[in-house]
Amino acid sequence: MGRVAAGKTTLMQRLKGEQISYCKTQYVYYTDTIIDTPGEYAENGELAAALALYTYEADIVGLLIASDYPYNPFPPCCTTACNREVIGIVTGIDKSEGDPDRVERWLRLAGCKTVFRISSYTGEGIRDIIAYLDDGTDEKLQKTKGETA
Ligand SMILES: Nc1nc2c(ncn2[C@@H]2O[C@H](COP(=O)(O)OP(=O)(O)OP(=O)(O)O)[C@@H](O)[C@H]2O)c(=O)[nH]1
Ligand SMILES: [Mg+2]
Repeated sequence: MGRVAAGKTTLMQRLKGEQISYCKTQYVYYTDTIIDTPGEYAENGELAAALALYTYEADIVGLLIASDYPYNPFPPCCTTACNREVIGIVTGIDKSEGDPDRVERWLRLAGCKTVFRISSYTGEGIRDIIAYLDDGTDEKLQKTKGETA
């Protein structure tokens, strides 16, 4: 989960080995192993309450912020609203104008003890996050891991 254009869908495409193509998420989208949510759910107070409920459908929750995002979108310690493991993901680290250190600090402030830095474009960091998520049940993830340096 994360705000509009945080890079959620693009990361899912990368993890699944799909072609990267912009596709605005219109509704909560379930695949076999990943749930993708529209950024509006994290931006609108009423819908944000629904996000808390969707976390119960997951084993691990990912909070995403793009490396060039201008301010912290998540309140301090907001991960306590969720009784699942919550990891942070700094996306778009290929962007020259980004500040991944600052975004990582925001994610840690939100309560994420584990933070990954990734680029869905270059593939940097993708192998690490798959190694963390992979429980052997998603063949697409394992295939991507094998192909990613
Ligand atoms: N440079 C760069 N751009 C990225 C990366 N990941 C995503 N983007 C771009 O960021 C924009 C938004 O990406 P999405 O994956 O659609 O973002 P989202 O979080 O799913 O957004 P919503 O569906 O609106 O909530 C697109 O134009 C992507 O191409 C990345 O790793 N690097
Ligand atoms: Mg999306």
